[in-house]
Amino acid sequence: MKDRSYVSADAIRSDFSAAMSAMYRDEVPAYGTLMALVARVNGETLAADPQLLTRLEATDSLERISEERHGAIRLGTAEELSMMRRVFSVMGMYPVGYYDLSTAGVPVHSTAFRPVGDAALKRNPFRVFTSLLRLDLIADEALRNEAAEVLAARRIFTDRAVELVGKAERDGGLDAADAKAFVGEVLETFRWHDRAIVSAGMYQRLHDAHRLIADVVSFKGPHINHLTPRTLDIDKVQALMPEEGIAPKAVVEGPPTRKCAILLRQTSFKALDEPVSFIGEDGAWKSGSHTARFGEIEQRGIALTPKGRALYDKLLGDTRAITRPAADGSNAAEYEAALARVFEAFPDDWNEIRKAGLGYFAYSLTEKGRIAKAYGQAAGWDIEALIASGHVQFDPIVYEDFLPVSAAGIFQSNLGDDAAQEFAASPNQVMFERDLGATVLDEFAHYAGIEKASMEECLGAASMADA
Ligand code: OOG
Ligand code: NI
Repeated sequence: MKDRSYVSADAIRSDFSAAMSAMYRDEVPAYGTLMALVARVNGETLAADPQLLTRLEATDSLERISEERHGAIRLGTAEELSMMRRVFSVMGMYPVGYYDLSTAGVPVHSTAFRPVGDAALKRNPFRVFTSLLRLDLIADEALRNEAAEVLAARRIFTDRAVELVGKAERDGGLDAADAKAFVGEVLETFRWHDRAIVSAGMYQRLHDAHRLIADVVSFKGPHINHLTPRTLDIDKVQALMPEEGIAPKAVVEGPPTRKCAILLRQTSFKALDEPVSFIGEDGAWKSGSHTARFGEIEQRGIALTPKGRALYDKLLGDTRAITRPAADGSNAAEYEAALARVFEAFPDDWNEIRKAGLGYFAYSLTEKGRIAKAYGQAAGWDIEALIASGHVQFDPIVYEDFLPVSAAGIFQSNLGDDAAQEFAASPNQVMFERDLGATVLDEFAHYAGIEKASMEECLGAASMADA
């Protein structure tokens, strides 16, 4: 009785991502232009590839193809992070993965809050890449203390949002009216504020320490800094962006174009210079500008095993030892060529990828397998034999997470290309999880679990028929 009146977490997440999309298109018109371009290219890609259309019809909801897959925010304190975890939990989004960005010159560490499980991802896959500023990596102690003081004084959630989170936790859900209020209240946290909470002088000092520190500390809240729809042809959208008057980053991050897509490819348009005002000494506002917000697109492929990931990381490293993509795009073609050449060492055939143990697959019975099951045949075989005999088929499991080197590339191109700095590598997952107030889900264990369950279902079905 009680349960029936609650709105599902999946429905709240869907409403929330739609509200975010509308707000962001309104705040950043270039993002609306990108969305329109993505929808057009997705339409053209589907029209030109009937097979892709059939495949997607079976697994996805076509009218949602061009919708947002993720966004990103940057938080300032442990309290903000742990409260954000509780907010996302109401929407069925849980912390998956730990990303140390310090190695890449960005003083944050991060997780992705995302739906977990097939049904939830299908209903709405919206994720938020969430970073926590690491003031411990800032050398200047006086500035560090000043920044900490500013952050400690701000309140990024409305009272009503906090109240509704408490209510959802106590009651195990929210009814329709509360869910609607929740979405509206939580949206406030992600909104852009063009009035800084610091003076121009302090902004400059923060900015000199690292542009990201200025972005996190200077404002009332963690404005959503980008949203990311899914594209079916990332190379085409990248190439068409300039025609639409938007400037893409120099290169697409991640693996090269391949027949069998692996992991995640992503690119963005460069963050815009936006007018903001700072608190003046005399109480008057002083105008200036800030660069933070951009738009991104993504295309996903198969989730790789630790072995596959190690090979991916090695090949990416090898490529970058040959050419590093320059921020101005001057060697983009050269980088792409090197990337494609080096990645020839990564098998580009699903069965080869599977046999080499490089990727995760979901196994299922074929029509023949289902008939055999009904007649009690094919029992006691192993999975390879069942594949060879055509009883079992396999499909790649899609990678639903992020890549630290790519994320750093996205950060970098949007912070300004002079923002890279040397920090000693200092992953600190223990500190991050303490601040979060929870452990993060290990993404490899998660994909391995999906694969194992699917295999057992096939084998179990086969042996059940034996009994
Ligand atoms: C987040 C960058 C990471 C991605 O897609 O890898 C990210 C940020 O700039 O705050 O969103
Ligand atoms: Ni992103």
